[in-house]
Amino acid sequence: MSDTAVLERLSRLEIETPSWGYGNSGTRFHVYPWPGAARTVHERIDDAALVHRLTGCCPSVALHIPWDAVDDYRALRRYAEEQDLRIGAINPNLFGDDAYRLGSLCHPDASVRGRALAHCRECVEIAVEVGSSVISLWLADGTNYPGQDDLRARHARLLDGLQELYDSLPAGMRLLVEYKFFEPAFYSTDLPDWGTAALVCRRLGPQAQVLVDTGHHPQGTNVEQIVALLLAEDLLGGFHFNNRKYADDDLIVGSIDPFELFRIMCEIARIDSPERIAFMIDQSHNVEGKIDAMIQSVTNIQLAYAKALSVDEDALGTAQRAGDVLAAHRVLLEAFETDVRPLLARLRETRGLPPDPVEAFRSGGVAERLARERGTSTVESAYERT
Ligand code: RM4
Ligand code: MN
Ligand code: MN
Repeated sequence: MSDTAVLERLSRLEIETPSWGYGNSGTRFHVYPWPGAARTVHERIDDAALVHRLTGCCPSVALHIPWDAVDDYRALRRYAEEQDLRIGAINPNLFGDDAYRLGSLCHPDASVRGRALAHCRECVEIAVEVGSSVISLWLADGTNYPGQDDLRARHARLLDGLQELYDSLPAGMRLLVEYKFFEPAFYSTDLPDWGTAALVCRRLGPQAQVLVDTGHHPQGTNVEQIVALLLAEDLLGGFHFNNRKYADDDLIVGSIDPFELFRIMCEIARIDSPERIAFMIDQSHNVEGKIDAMIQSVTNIQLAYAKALSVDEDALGTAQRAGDVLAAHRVLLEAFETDVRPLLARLRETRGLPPDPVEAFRSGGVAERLARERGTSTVESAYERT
């Protein structure tokens, strides 16, 4: 692909940042408050808008309900729009309530399942009010001990609940079904892998698609192959980008394994209309500043995408057809090792953006101003994620 074509494709890449990535967060051991971290949904929107101003490619912010619940969602939408930001995916929260000890949509008790479903329906209404077309659903449902519950009965309840939710979706709204292999449940998880999520989405219909959170697989999983297969089956709805070393670590995208990120973006580079995929970040910044970590993640995705777009597809195809294993592999490496930073700087320059948005944030005095204005807040329990 020529530089101009790469720049054109890059300029179309939009990345959604998560409101919850701007607040204080931590582990079950401790939450360290960060000076100036966002304390309210309005401040989280302000920070997402700032990230968009500095990067030019993050025009929407995902919300988590009830963490971001307000009385007037139309007013919240206006608040975001005044800062050139859209409200993106609405994430129902089916784990932060005492009632969900044994699950939500898969809970053995019908009244708890009803409560979970009612919350999902409320999220559909919120999505309509804020002008969003995506419900992004992750269930913490599962069991901790063999024998605790009937695995097939749980699966049946899952299908029933999701069907009811699916039936309540207005036309044009998508349900993205996210899987994760374990945690908080340690023995069985009701939506543990992409295959289960894909089966469920197939049953539901075309408005349901799989969401791949890059941190939600066991060690060694070939994530790019999952992406390739879901793309082939038209079942890839979106991503939650982050990086991991051991479990669901929610680290800065591309910080541990930039080559894996590149390989994933290679699959994306090969499709004609990536716009139909929701590129979202799902991170939690426990020991670092929130805003610069988010920008670093955004620029790492751009970097990996630029490299992926630079792959010499003709040379790759020729080597693959000739069965020249090493030549094919070297074509990919060549692109991965290309320094695309000047290209990205050019892209930003033409759009009036800082060449290095992380540096612009860190030297711009905004972090210091936010720390002065917001102070070091006591930590909100909603962000004490495990
Ligand atoms: C989960 C999952 C969800 C996220 C929650 C907070 O592990 O990644 O997407 O919303 O964490
Ligand atoms: Mn996620
Ligand atoms: Mn996660």
